[in-house]
Amino acid sequence: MSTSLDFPRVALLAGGVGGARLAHGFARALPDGGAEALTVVVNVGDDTERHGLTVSPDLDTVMYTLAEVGDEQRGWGLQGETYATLDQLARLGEDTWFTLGDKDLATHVVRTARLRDGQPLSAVTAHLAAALGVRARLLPVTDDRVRTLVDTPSGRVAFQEYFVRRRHADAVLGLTFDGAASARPAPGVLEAVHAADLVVVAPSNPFLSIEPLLAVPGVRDAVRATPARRVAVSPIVGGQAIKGPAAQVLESLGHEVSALGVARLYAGLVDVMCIDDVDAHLADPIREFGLDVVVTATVMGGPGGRERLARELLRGVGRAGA
Ligand code: FO1
Repeated sequence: MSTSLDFPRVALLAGGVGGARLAHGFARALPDGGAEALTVVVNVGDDTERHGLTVSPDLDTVMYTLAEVGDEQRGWGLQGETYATLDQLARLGEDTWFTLGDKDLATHVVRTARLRDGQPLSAVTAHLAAALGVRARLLPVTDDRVRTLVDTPSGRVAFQEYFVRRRHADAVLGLTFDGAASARPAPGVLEAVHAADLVVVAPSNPFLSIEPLLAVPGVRDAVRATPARRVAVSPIVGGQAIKGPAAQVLESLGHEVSALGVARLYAGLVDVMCIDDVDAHLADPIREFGLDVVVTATVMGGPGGRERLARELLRGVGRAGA
């Protein structure tokens, strides 16, 4: 890695919980919480409107995790939440299947007010993240409206309808990233990918989290063209998803549910595949796709495990091609 700085610049492409945990690892591994070195580019296809408010679940999951105020058990939302507002909304006849805590609601109130005032989502996100003490740069992949729609056997539903209301139980027959084709990357996204020494595809859901991000015109090409080393971390470990419906979605869409299946998806986009120790036997088949392979413990657990994985990627990816 060559850089004018004395530390590598990292651009991390992230969805929700898996992306947030790895972002936290890099923030701990890089100087000053990643203030100069870390840009996290986040999926907005999961964004939704609830009770008149704009909710950006993946941005908030990354933001809360980086600020160390997130609910570690669930992976999303805030620590020490209360639900008085949601209870009252239910009393007033609102549908409350999407759980919004009292403190979390403040984030959505501020976001919605600022968006209505005409600020772009990237500026609102920068404000919220700074207010919570996040040092790394947090960017929505686009300031434009992109919404993931999921085709299920009972029809097309909005993402959170599929994910939360129906508990991601449906087979996923297809995905539409509504608005993506005419969306523009948010300011700084392409620059961060181009200027990075290391581009990392987080262990997020390849179809639900990473595809909608790459579907914004210019982003996939930027990852393809960057001079950076590029690594993807497999969200599938031992044939199972670390969290969420990645295994079912891969299967539904006809892909092999393994780190090899994930590597097949990312071949041509990244140089290196990072897989878990339990999948070490897949390293040689993955190399046949022309990818280098880093084998390590990828299930991050707490902050120490996240930092260890981030350090491993900073060290190991530089070496993998050597
Ligand atoms: N996930 C759930 O499983 N149930 C919820 O009620 C829920 C509410 C919620 C509220 C705010 C927020 O930022 C995230 C929330 N999530 C919830 C998580 C979120 O829907 C998913 O984790 C992501 O969209 C998938 O990456």
